[in-house]
Amino acid sequence: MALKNEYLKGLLERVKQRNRAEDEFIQAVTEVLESLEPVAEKRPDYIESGVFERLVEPERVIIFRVPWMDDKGVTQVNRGFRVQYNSAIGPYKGGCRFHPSVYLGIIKFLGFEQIFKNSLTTLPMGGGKGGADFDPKGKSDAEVMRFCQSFITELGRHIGGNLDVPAGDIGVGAREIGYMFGQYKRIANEFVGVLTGKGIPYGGSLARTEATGYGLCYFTEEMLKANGSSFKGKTVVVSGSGNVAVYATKKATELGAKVIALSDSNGYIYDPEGVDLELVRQLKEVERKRIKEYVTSRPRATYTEGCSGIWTLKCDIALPSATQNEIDKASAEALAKNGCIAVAEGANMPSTPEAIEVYFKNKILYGPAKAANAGGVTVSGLEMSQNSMRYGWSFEEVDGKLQDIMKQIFAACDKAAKEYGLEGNYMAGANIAGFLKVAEAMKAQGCV
Ligand code: NDP
Ligand code: 2IT
Repeated sequence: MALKNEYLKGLLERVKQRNRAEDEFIQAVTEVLESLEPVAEKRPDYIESGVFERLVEPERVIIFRVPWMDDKGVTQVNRGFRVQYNSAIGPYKGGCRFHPSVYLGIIKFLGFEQIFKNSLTTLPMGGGKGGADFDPKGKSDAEVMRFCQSFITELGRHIGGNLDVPAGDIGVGAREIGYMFGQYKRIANEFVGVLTGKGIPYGGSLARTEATGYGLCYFTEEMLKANGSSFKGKTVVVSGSGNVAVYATKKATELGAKVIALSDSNGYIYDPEGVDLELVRQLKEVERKRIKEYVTSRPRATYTEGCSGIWTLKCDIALPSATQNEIDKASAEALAKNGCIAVAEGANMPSTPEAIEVYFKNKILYGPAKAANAGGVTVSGLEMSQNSMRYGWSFEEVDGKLQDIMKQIFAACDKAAKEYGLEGNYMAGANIAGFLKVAEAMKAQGCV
């Protein structure tokens, strides 16, 4: 869908010129501007007040050296990033990703998406994202600790409980957050909720670990319900086997579905009778092993090298929960051919634009990442609230609030889509609903 609005066309051109070779970032901006075209037509005041022009440019980008010493005493150097994208509706908020593929274009796309996602949560959080091209795989705990300490020693001067609150993402879980929190506290000399995803004994929120995967299923259940269906009795494929994938598998199973496949960056397992989640958790969360090891304990399951084959498995619902652009046109066509009725995104931007076209063409229900995976940052927001109150809610209280918010997010996407004559297009609905709140805040605050 090419842009027709002259102003937005020109703006996208300027974004491409200014951010050359940042493919993922340009992909994310293109999708959002295309969705916002009807809003720009209806609300010329947003163009006149420079809302779009300002929205695509991060408020601040920080790039820094992260030197650390490995176990052999050799100095290693990585590159760290924090993109403080938009603070119109609250302090910058978003995770940090440690993965060798990280470069500025990835962090910018994630930070840009986070603006709309955080707006959809109904909580007061602006958009940001960070990370480093560090690969935690194969590193000892001591190496990961030294890396995290070095990373936060520099990043620490740019964040704060009312300024910018990082959290986890790929390669950053409870262990890394713990090391970063400890070092931050030591340097800042104060105990504040400067990071979320903290351990329960030191200010973490119950249900944060589960939040993204659970939230994904709550959103998906709402989307299915609105279209006369549910998880009950459905066959589900989940990609990845990290934090999001594991808890999406757990909740989908609780809601009556059977999850038959999981993956990592090397390959996927297929277990026709339904994956044994406790085994997966033992392998991935405790032993930090590859998903391939699953078949050693479960001979009924098979392992296949390579990631994309997972989308050729016959399923009713696909929950991509690994990484960006993991479903391309061919994979989307394979899902459609096998009768898949819904794709909901646990990962950020896992579907290419061509894959999304295939979903729409085949009337596959499509739950876009910024709505479907907003449960993680939602509970991060609730962790911030609990830290501010110096109080902690029970698991059931947090989970209840998460369910309510995921329902509200679906309702907001559905309503915005209908208002703009795009019923059933939850991608447009999410972009429009997420945008409107931020746009109003930006306009009200003047040219800043
Ligand atoms: P984890 O690090 O816990 O797990 C990531 C999983 O995805 C692993 O199984 C990993 O395999 C796989 N993966 C990572 N990169 C690739 C790749 N390039 N190709 C194939 N597989 C890959 O991360 P999370 O579960 O936290 O994050 C997964 C996705 O969910 C990401 O897109 C993230 O941005 C998104 N997300 C996460 C949230 C959170 O709260 N954690 C919130 C919202 C979205 P391997 O072990 O081989 O690397
Ligand atoms: O992409 C995401 O929303 C996250 N990685 C979670 C961000 C957060 O601040 O909890």
